[in-house]
Amino acid sequence: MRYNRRVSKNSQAFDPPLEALREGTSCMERTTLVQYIRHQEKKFQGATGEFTSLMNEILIAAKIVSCQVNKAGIGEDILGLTGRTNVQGEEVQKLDEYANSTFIKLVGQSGTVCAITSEECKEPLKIPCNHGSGKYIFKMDPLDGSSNIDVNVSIGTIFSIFRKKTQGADVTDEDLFQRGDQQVAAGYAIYGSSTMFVYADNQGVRGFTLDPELGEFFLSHPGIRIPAQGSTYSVNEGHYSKWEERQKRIVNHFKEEDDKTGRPYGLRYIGSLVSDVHRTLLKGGIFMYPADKKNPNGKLRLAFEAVPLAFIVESAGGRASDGTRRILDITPTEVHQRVPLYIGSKDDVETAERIFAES
Ligand code: AHM
Ligand code: MG
Repeated sequence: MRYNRRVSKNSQAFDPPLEALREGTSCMERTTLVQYIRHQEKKFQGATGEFTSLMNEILIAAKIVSCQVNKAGIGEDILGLTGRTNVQGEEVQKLDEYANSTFIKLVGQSGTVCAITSEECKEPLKIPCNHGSGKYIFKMDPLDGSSNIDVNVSIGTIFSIFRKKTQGADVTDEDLFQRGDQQVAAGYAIYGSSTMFVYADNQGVRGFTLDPELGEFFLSHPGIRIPAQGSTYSVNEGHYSKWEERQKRIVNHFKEEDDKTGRPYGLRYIGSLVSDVHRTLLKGGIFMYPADKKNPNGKLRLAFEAVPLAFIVESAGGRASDGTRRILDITPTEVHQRVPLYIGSKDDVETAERIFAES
């Protein structure tokens, strides 16, 4: 398009229209995730900037993975299986491996972490001091829901950050196996119809959406609060025959008619945890992955899935439980420990816990 500008001797004529700058949609008025984190850092006296640097690397890795996920199916041969299985015995997708190595490379070289644990790595990766290790521990599920990649369902990266507890260079079990309530921050990037970054710290939960043209995450969901009660339940009901009686009673409860509590609830189940929890966080309701005959401790991983998502949902006013205990009160004993998960609106999760307790 040709731009028809009249040259004027009056330099004012070339100033950007001030009104346009005041519009809320202008990128100059929107808060980026990096600005938000820097702003938080300034509130802490003596902050070194190490946490901000770590978050910067996480964001860059999320953008790189987002680009690859968006391009999956075209160009490079990135879809499909690697032919390997991970420590859980699950088949590793090429994109799983790509996301895992991207986050490990960027976060591991940032000089801000002393250890990384990942759903895709058997053992914790301890960063040696002479490679510039930092005071944080980074835990991740690099690509949750990856079995859905080939059908274009939203998938995501889930992470949590802890501070090293012990003094000295060695990373000990005390550092690696901290209770979930010791988390400094947690979040997820969801690669969906848009890429979003949901981030929780001691100031609450905020959602940032990636502007693909500017390559920047902008605040789109300030102060996320989960409704106290929802109208949907989310569970893989195909496993019904393998459930204990009390789990069947929980699901039957949400399906019963009751005008007072708005039941029956609708059923929503994507089969990609990050997407199911994202919907639950924004709209309310309950997501469950219970124990069953095949998986006596459930399927989901405590450190890589349950703990970060519990921190996010509870920071937004919700609740997360294994049926009897708050997820954030559990002290882990193994890197790849599994746990049953009930997460979502406070009232709905408490209802599930109440039915669970009535044996
Ligand atoms: P993963 O993709 O990191 O291995 O995670 C496991 C996935 C979750 O995203 C999802 O909630 C669950 O497995 C679905 O399991 P199922 O197919 O049994 O419903
Ligand atoms: Mg997962």
